[in-house]
Amino acid sequence: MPELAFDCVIRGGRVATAVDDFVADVAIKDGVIAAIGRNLGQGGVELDAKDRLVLPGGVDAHAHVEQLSAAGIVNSDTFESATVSAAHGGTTTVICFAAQHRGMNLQTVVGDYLALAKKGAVIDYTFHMIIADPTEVTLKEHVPALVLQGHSTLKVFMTYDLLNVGDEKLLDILLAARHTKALVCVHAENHGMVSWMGKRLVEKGYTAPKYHTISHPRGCEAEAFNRLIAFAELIDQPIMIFHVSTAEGVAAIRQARGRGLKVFAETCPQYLFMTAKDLDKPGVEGAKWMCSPPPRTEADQEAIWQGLALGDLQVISSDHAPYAFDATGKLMAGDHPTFKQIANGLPGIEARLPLLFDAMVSKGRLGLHKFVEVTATAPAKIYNLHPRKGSIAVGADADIAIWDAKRQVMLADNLMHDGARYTPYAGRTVTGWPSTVLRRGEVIVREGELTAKPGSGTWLPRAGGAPAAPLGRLTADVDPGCNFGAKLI
Ligand code: DUC
Ligand code: ZN
Ligand code: ZN
Repeated sequence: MPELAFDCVIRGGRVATAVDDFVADVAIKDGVIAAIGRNLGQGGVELDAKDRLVLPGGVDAHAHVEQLSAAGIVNSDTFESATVSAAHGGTTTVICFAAQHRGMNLQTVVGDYLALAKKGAVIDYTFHMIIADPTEVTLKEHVPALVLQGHSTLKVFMTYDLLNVGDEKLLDILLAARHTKALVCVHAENHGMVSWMGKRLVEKGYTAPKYHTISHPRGCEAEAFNRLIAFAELIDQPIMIFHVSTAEGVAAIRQARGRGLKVFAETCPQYLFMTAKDLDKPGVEGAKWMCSPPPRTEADQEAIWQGLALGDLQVISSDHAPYAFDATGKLMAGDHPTFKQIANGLPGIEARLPLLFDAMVSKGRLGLHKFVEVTATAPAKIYNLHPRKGSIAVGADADIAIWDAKRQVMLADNLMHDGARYTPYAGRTVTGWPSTVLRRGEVIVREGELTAKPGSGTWLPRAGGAPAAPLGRLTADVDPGCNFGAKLI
């Protein structure tokens, strides 16, 4: 038998990236794309992609997996269930969290999450390190050592009682990141406003899930964004602002970027496809739609779409944070909790790409290239996984989703594979579905059937790269040339 030219060939599909769109075969050898062309040689596995779209596997840059959360409980997923769910939705790389809580040793935390992921993940993964206890040893010893090992993003909370670090420590974290060339991702909401509103609402008896939306008043987002941007400018440290939900938030980011600051920004499907009204359900049913920041209004959705179109926002992640609708999750405080006792977060790692494909490709909003860009290429670039991840190119990992662009699917609770066992999008029909998915050349989902083994995903070490590099533009207050010679940064 003559040796086959390739391990696998995806034949005759319409290949699309963030910039290109052409019909070709894609040939894979040793997990990597070896050739793209016409009439390529035989593969050990032959996949017919005629009349199908061949797209890069999705990169979901924000998902809470098997993680101890702000509510003090673990999400209702394992690395296996979350990544199986991701794979069914066309996602082949996930960035999740190694979550330090107060009193925890960051190095131990990272080791523990790596071990969990290694056991269960079916797609490739890497971590943002949540810093909730920024002690001297954490910032001066553990962060530099871990960044060198390949954990090059830090995540910080400006709200949540258990996690928020306060202004001064936030400045310390930004400086530690600058010294180690790490990117800092931030959950930015004004803690005082959220806390004060929550207390007043509950005291006055407004306890249903729908009041969660106004307990995060819309102004708490832009206020925190502007404060964070001022801090990042003082330290000259690049930042990523997570889950933008308001028009004012988009405007704050646009203004900062207009001044040349290195501010990246993300939104999520819940801020494009849901509004606060989705939480207005009988009893505590609305808990299923409760996330922070909350979904807002249709006008905010429009502003966010515009922010994506103009490039002010670059990434759409899921912020997957599933809690089952029972005593292990949303109802941990009983069957009649106040909204303050309900864990914040929605499942979404599987529905992210189908919802966005439907809106952007099938219905035409911003189009196919922008879909690939915001769901795969841009997150891969910003988190320094590109060119290995995020596109279809010779030499890149063969992470590929073959889409049936015509297939109509009604989203339903029992269709999803994550641990929440419900989807907030149940009843919506989407057009377009990823039928077959490959991770490093191995078919992990074939026509909707899982074929991957738990633990077959791999950890992706990352340096900070160009996105995490400071501008080298010091504000006068910290520039020794202008501040009477004080060396502060
Ligand atoms: N809010 C967060 O900050 N994280 C997880 C999910 C959520 O709703
Ligand atoms: Zn958050
Ligand atoms: Zn989150």
